[in-house]
Amino acid sequence: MKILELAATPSARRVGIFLAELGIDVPRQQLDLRAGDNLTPEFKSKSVNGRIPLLELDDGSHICESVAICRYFDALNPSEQSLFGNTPLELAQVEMWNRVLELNGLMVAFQAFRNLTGFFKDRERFVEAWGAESRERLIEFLPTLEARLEGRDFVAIDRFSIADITGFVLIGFLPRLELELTDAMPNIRRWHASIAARPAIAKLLAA
Ligand SMILES: N[C@@H](CCC(=O)N[C@@H](CS)C(=O)NCC(=O)O)C(=O)O
Repeated sequence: MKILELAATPSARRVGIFLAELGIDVPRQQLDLRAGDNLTPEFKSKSVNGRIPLLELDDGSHICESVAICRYFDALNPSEQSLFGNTPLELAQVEMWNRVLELNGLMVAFQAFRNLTGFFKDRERFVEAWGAESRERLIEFLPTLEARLEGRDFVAIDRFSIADITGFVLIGFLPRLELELTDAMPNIRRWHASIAARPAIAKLLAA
Protein backbone atom coordinates (compact mmCIF):
# COMPACT_ATOMS: atom_id res chain seq x y z
CA MET A 1 0.00 0.00 0.00
CA LYS A 2 1.14 3.55 -0.66
CA ILE A 3 -0.21 7.06 -0.99
CA LEU A 4 0.70 9.12 -4.03
CA GLU A 5 0.67 12.76 -3.03
CA LEU A 6 2.41 16.07 -2.74
CA ALA A 7 2.52 16.37 1.03
CA ALA A 8 2.28 20.15 1.33
CA THR A 9 -0.87 20.49 -0.80
CA PRO A 10 -4.10 21.01 1.11
CA SER A 11 -5.81 17.81 -0.03
CA ALA A 12 -2.79 15.66 0.79
CA ARG A 13 -2.54 17.52 4.10
CA ARG A 14 -6.08 16.50 5.01
CA VAL A 15 -5.17 12.82 4.69
CA GLY A 16 -1.77 13.39 6.29
CA ILE A 17 -3.32 14.94 9.39
CA PHE A 18 -6.02 12.28 9.59
CA LEU A 19 -3.44 9.48 9.51
CA ALA A 20 -1.15 11.29 11.94
CA GLU A 21 -4.01 11.64 14.41
CA LEU A 22 -4.72 7.91 14.07
CA GLY A 23 -1.01 7.14 14.46
CA ILE A 24 -0.94 5.28 11.14
CA ASP A 25 2.15 5.38 8.96
CA VAL A 26 1.62 4.70 5.26
CA PRO A 27 4.43 4.77 2.67
CA ARG A 28 4.21 7.86 0.46
CA GLN A 29 5.37 8.66 -3.02
CA GLN A 30 5.77 12.36 -3.75
CA LEU A 31 4.61 13.60 -7.16
CA ASP A 32 5.58 16.78 -8.96
CA LEU A 33 2.21 18.30 -9.88
CA ARG A 34 3.70 21.27 -11.72
CA ALA A 35 5.64 18.89 -13.94
CA GLY A 36 2.38 17.04 -14.63
CA ASP A 37 3.09 13.77 -12.85
CA ASN A 38 -0.67 13.48 -12.32
CA LEU A 39 -1.45 14.10 -15.99
CA THR A 40 0.10 10.95 -17.39
CA PRO A 41 -2.16 8.25 -18.86
CA GLU A 42 -0.84 5.88 -16.19
CA PHE A 43 -1.83 8.14 -13.29
CA LYS A 44 -5.19 8.96 -14.86
CA SER A 45 -5.94 5.28 -15.26
CA LYS A 46 -5.55 4.93 -11.49
CA SER A 47 -7.18 8.13 -10.23
CA VAL A 48 -10.80 8.82 -11.16
CA ASN A 49 -10.40 12.55 -10.52
CA GLY A 50 -6.86 12.70 -11.88
CA ARG A 51 -5.64 14.38 -8.71
CA ILE A 52 -3.76 13.61 -5.55
CA PRO A 53 -3.96 12.22 -2.95
CA LEU A 54 -4.36 8.72 -4.37
CA LEU A 55 -4.29 5.57 -2.27
CA GLU A 56 -2.88 2.52 -4.01
CA LEU A 57 -3.76 -0.79 -2.35
CA ASP A 58 -1.83 -4.04 -2.55
CA ASP A 59 -4.68 -5.73 -4.43
CA GLY A 60 -4.24 -3.18 -7.23
CA SER A 61 -7.29 -1.07 -6.41
CA HIS A 62 -7.10 2.70 -6.07
CA ILE A 63 -8.99 5.26 -4.04
CA CYS A 64 -8.90 8.98 -4.74
CA GLU A 65 -10.72 11.81 -2.91
CA SER A 66 -9.20 12.68 0.43
CA VAL A 67 -12.31 11.96 2.50
CA ALA A 68 -12.76 8.56 0.84
CA ILE A 69 -9.17 7.71 1.76
CA CYS A 70 -9.80 8.82 5.34
CA ARG A 71 -12.96 6.72 5.46
CA TYR A 72 -11.00 3.67 4.35
CA PHE A 73 -8.55 3.99 7.23
CA ASP A 74 -11.34 4.83 9.68
CA ALA A 75 -13.16 1.63 8.69
CA LEU A 76 -9.95 -0.41 8.98
CA ASN A 77 -9.34 0.92 12.49
CA PRO A 78 -12.66 0.94 14.37
CA SER A 79 -12.56 3.29 17.33
CA GLU A 80 -14.98 4.56 19.94
CA GLN A 81 -13.51 7.98 19.15
CA SER A 82 -13.83 7.89 15.37
CA LEU A 83 -12.89 11.15 13.67
CA PHE A 84 -16.10 10.73 11.69
CA GLY A 85 -18.17 10.49 14.91
CA ASN A 86 -19.76 7.43 16.51
CA THR A 87 -23.34 8.06 17.58
CA PRO A 88 -25.96 8.79 14.90
CA LEU A 89 -26.02 12.43 15.99
CA GLU A 90 -22.22 12.73 15.95
CA LEU A 91 -22.01 11.08 12.54
CA ALA A 92 -24.54 13.53 11.14
CA GLN A 93 -22.95 16.59 12.75
CA VAL A 94 -19.46 15.67 11.56
CA GLU A 95 -20.74 14.94 8.07
CA MET A 96 -22.68 18.20 7.99
CA TRP A 97 -19.78 20.38 9.08
CA ASN A 98 -17.25 18.58 6.99
CA ARG A 99 -19.39 19.06 3.90
CA VAL A 100 -20.18 22.68 4.72
CA LEU A 101 -16.50 23.46 5.24
CA GLU A 102 -15.51 21.59 2.10
CA LEU A 103 -18.23 22.84 -0.24
CA ASN A 104 -18.41 26.43 0.99
CA GLY A 105 -14.84 26.79 2.18
CA LEU A 106 -12.07 24.62 0.81
CA MET A 107 -13.44 24.01 -2.70
CA VAL A 108 -14.32 27.69 -3.06
CA ALA A 109 -10.79 28.59 -1.93
CA PHE A 110 -9.36 26.21 -4.52
CA GLN A 111 -11.52 27.79 -7.23
CA ALA A 112 -10.36 31.23 -6.14
CA PHE A 113 -6.70 30.24 -6.23
CA ARG A 114 -6.79 28.30 -9.49
CA ASN A 115 -8.79 30.95 -11.35
CA LEU A 116 -7.07 34.04 -9.96
CA THR A 117 -3.57 32.73 -10.54
CA GLY A 118 -3.90 30.40 -13.52
CA PHE A 119 -1.65 28.10 -11.51
CA PHE A 120 -2.78 25.10 -13.56
CA LYS A 121 -3.25 26.91 -16.86
CA ASP A 122 -1.31 24.15 -18.59
CA ARG A 123 -4.25 21.82 -17.95
CA GLU A 124 -7.44 23.84 -17.46
CA ARG A 125 -9.17 27.02 -18.52
CA PHE A 126 -9.13 29.72 -15.90
CA VAL A 127 -11.52 32.62 -15.48
CA GLU A 128 -10.19 35.46 -13.38
CA ALA A 129 -13.65 36.86 -12.69
CA TRP A 130 -14.67 33.47 -11.26
CA GLY A 131 -11.57 33.49 -9.11
CA ALA A 132 -12.43 36.94 -7.77
CA GLU A 133 -16.04 35.93 -7.12
CA SER A 134 -14.93 32.74 -5.35
CA ARG A 135 -12.58 34.74 -3.15
CA GLU A 136 -15.46 37.02 -2.18
CA ARG A 137 -17.69 34.03 -1.44
CA LEU A 138 -15.00 32.60 0.79
CA ILE A 139 -14.70 35.90 2.66
CA GLU A 140 -18.47 35.84 3.14
CA PHE A 141 -18.36 32.26 4.43
CA LEU A 142 -15.73 32.75 7.14
CA PRO A 143 -18.15 34.43 9.61
CA THR A 144 -20.18 31.18 9.61
CA LEU A 145 -17.14 29.35 10.99
CA GLU A 146 -16.37 32.21 13.36
CA ALA A 147 -19.91 32.08 14.78
CA ARG A 148 -19.85 28.30 15.12
CA LEU A 149 -16.65 28.41 17.16
CA GLU A 150 -18.04 30.85 19.73
CA GLY A 151 -17.56 29.04 23.05
CA ARG A 152 -16.50 25.85 21.29
CA ASP A 153 -13.16 24.02 21.08
CA PHE A 154 -14.10 21.97 18.02
CA VAL A 155 -16.22 22.63 14.96
CA ALA A 156 -18.65 19.73 14.74
CA ILE A 157 -18.84 17.83 18.03
CA ASP A 158 -17.32 18.03 21.50
CA ARG A 159 -14.09 16.43 20.37
CA PHE A 160 -11.68 16.63 17.46
CA SER A 161 -13.10 15.35 14.16
CA ILE A 162 -12.40 15.38 10.45
CA ALA A 163 -14.38 18.63 10.25
CA ASP A 164 -11.62 20.29 12.29
CA ILE A 165 -9.07 18.95 9.83
CA THR A 166 -10.95 20.38 6.87
CA GLY A 167 -11.37 23.73 8.61
CA PHE A 168 -7.74 23.79 9.71
CA VAL A 169 -6.50 23.12 6.17
CA LEU A 170 -8.86 25.79 4.85
CA ILE A 171 -7.52 28.43 7.23
CA GLY A 172 -3.96 27.40 6.38
CA PHE A 173 -4.73 28.07 2.73
CA LEU A 174 -5.89 31.68 3.25
CA PRO A 175 -2.43 33.24 2.70
CA ARG A 176 -2.40 31.74 -0.82
CA LEU A 177 -5.35 34.07 -1.47
CA GLU A 178 -3.70 36.98 0.30
CA LEU A 179 -6.24 36.67 3.09
CA GLU A 180 -5.53 36.58 6.79
CA LEU A 181 -7.50 36.18 9.97
CA THR A 182 -8.43 39.54 11.38
CA ASP A 183 -9.25 40.71 14.90
CA ALA A 184 -12.85 40.17 13.85
CA MET A 185 -12.24 36.42 13.98
CA PRO A 186 -10.93 35.68 17.48
CA ASN A 187 -12.72 32.34 17.69
CA ILE A 188 -11.14 30.99 14.52
CA ARG A 189 -7.75 32.28 15.70
CA ARG A 190 -8.03 30.55 19.09
CA TRP A 191 -9.33 27.31 17.59
CA HIS A 192 -6.72 27.30 14.80
CA ALA A 193 -3.89 27.76 17.33
CA SER A 194 -5.17 24.93 19.50
CA ILE A 195 -5.52 22.56 16.52
CA ALA A 196 -2.00 23.47 15.34
CA ALA A 197 -0.69 22.63 18.83
CA ARG A 198 -2.11 19.10 18.84
CA PRO A 199 0.97 16.85 19.14
CA ALA A 200 0.36 14.83 15.97
CA ILE A 201 -0.31 17.93 13.90
CA ALA A 202 2.55 19.99 15.34
CA LYS A 203 4.93 17.11 14.59
CA LEU A 204 3.62 16.72 11.04
CA LEU A 205 3.85 20.44 10.28
CA ALA A 206 7.37 20.65 11.71
CA ALA A 207 8.62 17.77 9.53
N1 LIG B 1 -11.64 16.76 -3.84
C1 LIG B 1 -10.28 16.26 -4.01
C2 LIG B 1 -9.40 17.44 -4.41
C3 LIG B 1 -8.03 16.96 -4.85
C4 LIG B 1 -7.18 18.11 -5.40
O1 LIG B 1 -7.70 19.15 -5.81
N2 LIG B 1 -5.86 17.88 -5.41
C5 LIG B 1 -4.96 18.87 -5.94
C6 LIG B 1 -3.89 19.18 -4.89
S1 LIG B 1 -4.65 19.98 -3.48
C7 LIG B 1 -4.30 18.35 -7.21
O2 LIG B 1 -4.04 17.16 -7.34
N3 LIG B 1 -4.04 19.25 -8.17
C8 LIG B 1 -3.39 18.90 -9.42
C9 LIG B 1 -4.23 19.23 -10.61
O3 LIG B 1 -5.32 19.82 -10.46
O4 LIG B 1 -3.81 18.88 -11.72
C10 LIG B 1 -9.79 15.62 -2.73
O5 LIG B 1 -10.30 15.98 -1.66
O6 LIG B 1 -8.92 14.75 -2.76
